[in-house]
Amino acid sequence: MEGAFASGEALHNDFGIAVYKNAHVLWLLFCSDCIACVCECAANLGQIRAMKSPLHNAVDGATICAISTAPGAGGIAVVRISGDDALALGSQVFSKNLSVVADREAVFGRFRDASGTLLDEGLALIFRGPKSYTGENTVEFNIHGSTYIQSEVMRALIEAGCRQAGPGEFTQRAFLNGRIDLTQAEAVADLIAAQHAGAHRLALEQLRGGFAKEINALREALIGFAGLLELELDFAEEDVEFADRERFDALLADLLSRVSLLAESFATGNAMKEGIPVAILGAPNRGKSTLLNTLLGDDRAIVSDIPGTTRDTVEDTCNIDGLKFRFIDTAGLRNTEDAVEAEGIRRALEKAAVASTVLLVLDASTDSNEDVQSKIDDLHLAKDIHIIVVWNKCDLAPAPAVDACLNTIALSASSGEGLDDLKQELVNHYRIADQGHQLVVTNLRHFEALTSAKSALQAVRDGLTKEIPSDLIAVDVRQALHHLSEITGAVHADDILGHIFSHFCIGK
Ligand SMILES: Nc1nc2c(ncn2[C@@H]2O[C@H](COP(=O)(O)OP(=O)(O)OP(=O)(O)O)[C@@H](O)[C@H]2O)c(=O)[nH]1
Ligand SMILES: [Mg+2]
Repeated sequence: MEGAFASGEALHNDFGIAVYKNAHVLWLLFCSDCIACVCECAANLGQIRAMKSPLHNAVDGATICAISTAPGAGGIAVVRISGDDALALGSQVFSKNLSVVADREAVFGRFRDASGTLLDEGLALIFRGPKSYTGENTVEFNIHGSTYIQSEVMRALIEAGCRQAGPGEFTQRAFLNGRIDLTQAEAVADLIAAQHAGAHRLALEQLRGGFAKEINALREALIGFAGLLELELDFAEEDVEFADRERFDALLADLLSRVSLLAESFATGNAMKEGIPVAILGAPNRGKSTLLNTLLGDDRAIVSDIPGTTRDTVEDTCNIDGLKFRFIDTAGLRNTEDAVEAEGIRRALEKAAVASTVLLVLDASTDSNEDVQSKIDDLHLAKDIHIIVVWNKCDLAPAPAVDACLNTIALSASSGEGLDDLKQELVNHYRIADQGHQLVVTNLRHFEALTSAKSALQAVRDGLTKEIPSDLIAVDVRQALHHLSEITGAVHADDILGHIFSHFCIGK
């Protein structure tokens, strides 16, 4: 092995590590062409290896069953069975021996309970593990969708020895059997819950694994780094040193910027999933509540010509062109002695501060175009908030010309004229962000783990700059690795799994 490295120079790898004199270390670095081998070689990396292995041990031996279609009566219902004995137990209620049915084949037959009472007739579809959703033997019965038949078939299966599945237990098994990672399992729940095109697209992308791929790439890079750091620790007594810490710093800077980008995308991702918050602000009587009602197509807020009608915030969501928006009507902004109205104004500004878009509503028939910018400045909004100046009541007077740098729409909230322009402006703004094709984080758990990983990476970087001992840096590296691994479920706590899957429906 030693002969493979004639000189110290030959040992400089991508990470700029230099090694002198020690034959044992030479052997390790021969392996270091491949980061995975470095990890295998480093004695302390058992923990990291554990993070990489899928978990096969947490599924109990039970064969589970559940109605997978929505509760209530329907044309058909699907009863799903999963587990080692799925084919045998399924055969006990079906007129055909499912063990001899070809994989992925549907067969017609009759359903009977243990006493031989005919329950229904329908189809059985077979998926043998590991090529099934759960990774286990699976049977899907298509039965008639009466609630009576559904419960009778379930009763017969439980009498035959199946256990009623808990919420999300099929998907949990898919995860525990290594068929999908945790982000994909969460995407399944998001996909089922998606009620508009934006949420649907984000869930589908996550289900296809793009996000997990990026997290795994980050982990791999960090594992490479950790491996080399562990090597330095293992051979602290010997003549080993990192020749080029700048390379590590560059790697860390890259990891940090990728993790930060993902964490920052949560604001957009969460807004797209839950509804993009759009706050409607302006002085009293400008037509804010009328605009809310017209946007929603619903008489949601009280409208009157008495200034200060709206006190509390009023909000609701609606879909525009496949994007979900949450419009928030607020109290009219003015100086007031009235404590209740003042509280309403405080709430209005609070909503504006966390909104993605603010519509500043002005009255084309009464407001001047001269101090529009100062009205915006008075709101003290964050720089990245998207602001649209809405000149309302254009049925009474044309919108005055304003500074071309401002985003301006002229409309009449009461007649609806010009409303499509406002909708188009909103959709264009978010559609462009939406079509960036970068990865977008939509899940709070992922965001929190990314934020923790970011802090740990920053601590590693600071540690390198301050030249603190490698063993202390290694602690932060492991911490960062732990948080990234939590996202895909490569490491997980049972209570987190319990929390995630308890939000699924039974049968999925
Ligand atoms: N002509 C005309 N009147 C409008 C229009 N929009 C609103 N109004 C009228 O303006 C008055 C005030 O409307 P609101 O929607 O209650 O105004 P607001 O901004 O919510 O007022 P506050 O809740 O008091 O802050 C009502 O009489 C509305 O009918 C519009 O586009 N054209
Ligand atoms: Mg109002």
